[in-house]
Amino acid sequence: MITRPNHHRTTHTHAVRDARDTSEARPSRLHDFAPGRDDFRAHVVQGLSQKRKQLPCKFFYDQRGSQLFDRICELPEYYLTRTELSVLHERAGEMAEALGQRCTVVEYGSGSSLKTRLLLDRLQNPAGYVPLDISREHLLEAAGRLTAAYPTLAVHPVCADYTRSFSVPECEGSARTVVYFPGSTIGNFEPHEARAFLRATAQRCGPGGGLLIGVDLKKDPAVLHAAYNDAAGVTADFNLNLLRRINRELDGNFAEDRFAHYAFYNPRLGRIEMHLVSAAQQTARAGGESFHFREGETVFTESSYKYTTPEFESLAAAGGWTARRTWTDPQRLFSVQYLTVS
Ligand code: AVI
Repeated sequence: MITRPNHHRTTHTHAVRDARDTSEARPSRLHDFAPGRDDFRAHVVQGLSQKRKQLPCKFFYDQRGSQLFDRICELPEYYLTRTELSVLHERAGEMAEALGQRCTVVEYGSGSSLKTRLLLDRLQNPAGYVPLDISREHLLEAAGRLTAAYPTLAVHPVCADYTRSFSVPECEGSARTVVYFPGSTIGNFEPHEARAFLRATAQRCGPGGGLLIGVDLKKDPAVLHAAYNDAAGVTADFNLNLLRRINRELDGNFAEDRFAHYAFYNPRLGRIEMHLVSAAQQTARAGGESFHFREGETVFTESSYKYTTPEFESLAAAGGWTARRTWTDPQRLFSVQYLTVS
């Protein structure tokens, strides 16, 4: 899963400077490891050529997909975001204490960095904040806003896919590196990928390093089912947007109305599965290739694993981490866990 680095570009970012033009904040530099369009084509062609068709969920997040995901986070059925936020509101002080003085916080998939502010407000004398995201525009805007809001904080944005190889810029006077990985995105990894990812993260943080991670918990399957089958159909739109992206970026001709969103909880595997089901026998083109679909055949687009706290602790142990603290909401829907490198 961890591959060779892409060409590393370091640029002074006008977007960052423009976004803070009324502030005294220091210039930020973008560390750019973003993958190119060929990567998308290769994954689509490979994924749709398999017997069990699948597409990696990381490709949901083009501009439209990111907007749809922001809407998902506001849905009444999607308890994850607001519950994690409530845990942060209540416990950010304790989390900051666990992370300790002079830490460098590296946030994977930082997006708009909204949750981070709750943490940054409480951190004791942080050495730096490294937001890391695959969407360059989102990243630069957020870094600009943070630099303006926290003028004394060293903010070093990194544009990268965190499942690949990249390097983290050094922050002066840093006592330890702590990766912040909220949102239960770890649930979107297959367990073997999660172990490899945790191992690579432990290596990147080094001895003394920490991981503050949001993990969605196992619960009533009806609650889980509703979260991925919202009444307003936003999750369906989010899933189908992958076909729109393929059409736009890979000169595809998928008929969106001939595929349906299908999501269900698989209790044996402890995961939500999201699929796109072909409503008819059909052939579609993308990236210069043709793909045949039987009626009822599915494209597996996402797994979202749910864990009990002990299950996650043993997964983390296999990835080189020791569980230190767990914070949850009163209904035990969602957890934020702090782990240190074993
Ligand atoms: C980003 N990730 C944690 C979301 C999840 O719940 O697995 C993605 C998502 N898929 C459908 N709704 C939200």
